[in-house]
Amino acid sequence: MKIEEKEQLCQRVRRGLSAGEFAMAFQGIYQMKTGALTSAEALIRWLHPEYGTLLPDAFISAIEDPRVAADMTYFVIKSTSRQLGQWQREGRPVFPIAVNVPPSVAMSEHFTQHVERIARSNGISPGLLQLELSEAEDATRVLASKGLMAGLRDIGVTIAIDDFGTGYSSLAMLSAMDIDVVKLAKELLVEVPTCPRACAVVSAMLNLLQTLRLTVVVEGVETQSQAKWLAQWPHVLTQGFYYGRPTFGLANVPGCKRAPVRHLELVSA
Ligand code: G
Ligand code: MN
Repeated sequence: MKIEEKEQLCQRVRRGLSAGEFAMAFQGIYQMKTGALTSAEALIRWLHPEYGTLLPDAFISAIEDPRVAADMTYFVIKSTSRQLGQWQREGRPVFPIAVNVPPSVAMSEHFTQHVERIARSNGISPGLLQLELSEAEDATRVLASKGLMAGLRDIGVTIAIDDFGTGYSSLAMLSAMDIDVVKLAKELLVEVPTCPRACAVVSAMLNLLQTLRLTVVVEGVETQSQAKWLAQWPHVLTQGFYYGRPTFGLANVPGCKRAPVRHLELVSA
């Protein structure tokens, strides 16, 4: 993309964010063993007036611009907190929701205070928010290993590493990381369970993560045969089209009406 085109996209995205053209979809995350909902991931969509609903692939390149990254991240945190707050006021069972945050924004000044203020002003505990940092970004490594998230964790926010296995995947980093959740990249699951080599990779990773007592979310579960194969690891959490597609409105997330299971306690359960 040419520089002028990129600049135009950035401006258009920022205009769209303030004009209410963006909205959050939610995808459930489920306990393997029982199928109960534990949490969800918030996923941004652009309800474009000309092109219809756009997935992040269509506009994510704009996030390299620090102003777009900040505007979009705060939109996501505000919109998710608002919907959780409303859900809670309606007396429904609340569950934590993960939001995708670029490491550059998570590292920025006053980020922790902003997150806390947004959560509290919507009447929710910051502990209902989980930050997903992409492993595909170099800065995540610094962020997760150097205690830079301590302030966030002090207010109860949990930290997940997203897309694990496709980015820098430093196994040495895993032992040093100060995080709560590892989300296995959906690419790892594509050929499971038909390809023995793909199964060997995923098995080894799940066994390792289980030994480290990290909560694991397996992403991209699309078929019943994948779900059956994964049942060998009853403590994992699962996310994917097989369990539910991203959907607008918390009420449309499958399983949201029953009492959710507290996911961070599963490993030691
Ligand atoms: O990188 P991250 O894990 O945040 O990506 C989430 C994206 O994956 C969302 O855009 C979501 O729509 C998509 N997604 C969710 N479940 C599945 C699935 O089962 N298969 C595939 N191919 N994509 C999925
Ligand atoms: Mn994610």
